[in-house]
Amino acid sequence: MTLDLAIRGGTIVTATDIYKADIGISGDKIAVIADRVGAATREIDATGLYVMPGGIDSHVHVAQPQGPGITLADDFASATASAAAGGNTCIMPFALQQRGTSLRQSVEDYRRTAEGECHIDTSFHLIISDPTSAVLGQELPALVKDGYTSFKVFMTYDDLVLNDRQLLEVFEVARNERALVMVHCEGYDTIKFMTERLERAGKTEPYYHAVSRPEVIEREATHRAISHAELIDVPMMVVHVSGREAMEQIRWAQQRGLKVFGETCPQYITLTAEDLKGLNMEGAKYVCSPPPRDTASQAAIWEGITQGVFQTFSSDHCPFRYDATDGKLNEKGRTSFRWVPNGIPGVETRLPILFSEGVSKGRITPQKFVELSSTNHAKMYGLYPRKGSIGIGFDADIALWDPNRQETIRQEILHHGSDYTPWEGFQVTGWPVMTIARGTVVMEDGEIVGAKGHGQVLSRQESDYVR
Ligand code: DUC
Ligand code: ZN
Ligand code: ZN
Ligand code: ZN
Repeated sequence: MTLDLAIRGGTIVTATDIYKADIGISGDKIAVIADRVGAATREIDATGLYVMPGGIDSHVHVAQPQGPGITLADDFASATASAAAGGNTCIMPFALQQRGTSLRQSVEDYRRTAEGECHIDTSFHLIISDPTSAVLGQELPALVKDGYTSFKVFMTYDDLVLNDRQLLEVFEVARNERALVMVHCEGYDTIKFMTERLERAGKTEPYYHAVSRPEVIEREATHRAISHAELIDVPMMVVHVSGREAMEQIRWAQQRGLKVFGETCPQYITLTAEDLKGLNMEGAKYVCSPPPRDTASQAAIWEGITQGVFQTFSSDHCPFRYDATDGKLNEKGRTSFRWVPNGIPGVETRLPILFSEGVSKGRITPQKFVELSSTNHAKMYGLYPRKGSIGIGFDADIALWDPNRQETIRQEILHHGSDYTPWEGFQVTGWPVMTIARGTVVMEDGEIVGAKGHGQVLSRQESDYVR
């Protein structure tokens, strides 16, 4: 039998192993791994390259409504092209339930919007903003059974915040249905108080976004969510952890034997609140929540990564255009940080930043990189052992990395819908040179190849971490 694709001479990296071998692909699966595999229709020479599981980015926002007059800069075609260019083979965006609407209807709408548009596979988490008795009693349990096995809740934002009782009710459904609940841990009232106090003092520039939501607010909410999870006895993922305070709460919970997991992101190892101080409105380019902190926080995040407090490293890609009236520089946004949309683009730069800052600088091994960027995402969100590793029978989701290639991150080489990158001029060592998604080459040398529509919208199993 002739293979469809052979990848020869590379160094295969998984979360546990690193070794030289060839890979043979038949259709969309890895068929054989051996010193030398047979003839293939297409031969790829991977000499000198790492052959890694494609990145899985379990935290991205695509085509999600952002409130009046504000638009997210990526649709499914551009977000998945950008992800593929950055060495990813799967993304997990959110299907947002807007208040007053049915959760089922919201999910179906997202699914229809994504279908036929994706370059790589996509699978939705839910966002629960309106936990009515119908949502809690019928819609959510049915959706979990249909493969939407994770959902996010917010402790802040006018349109999204759940109070403590609502959080407990959602946690209880997660426990009963064996779903994984993701929590945005920042306190609503404390942020509101700080925001109004800053505005009264005329402190309205983008930098004050960071001042309005300091680490203590994130820490308090993280502790509160952990306490709720302990009370209900449900596993929980704390997303986008920004620094020492929240990290230490998660570590404390883990040391008590609680199933509390952590996610962190590139912004928290590379940016600081000082970046929000740009001239004029330039700081708006870095406004995200939680905000980036300081260099001591970056060191604390590395501590959490190397100690295993964090299971996943995601982008929290939430792209807006900067120079646009429906983006960062919307009319109200110029008057106060309160109206600058929260989020930064990063699905394409996540992996080069982690590889360079982590592997190339000697902080983590290539195996740990694979664990943080792919394997644990698959295990956490119920895609393992279909995705997340290189082994016989796995989806042929593979990224070839040149570990020595030096690049300067620049807007002009990226594929996202934003008009800027927060990492303009950032130097990295290590770069993805080819992405293969279910056996099809979708990115080669920075170019997206092939038509959109190859990516499928996937259902998922129960998380390995709720067992
Ligand atoms: N939380 C996210 O997860 N993404 C963007 C903004 C936010 O608050
Ligand atoms: Zn494509
Ligand atoms: Zn969030
Ligand atoms: Zn997010």
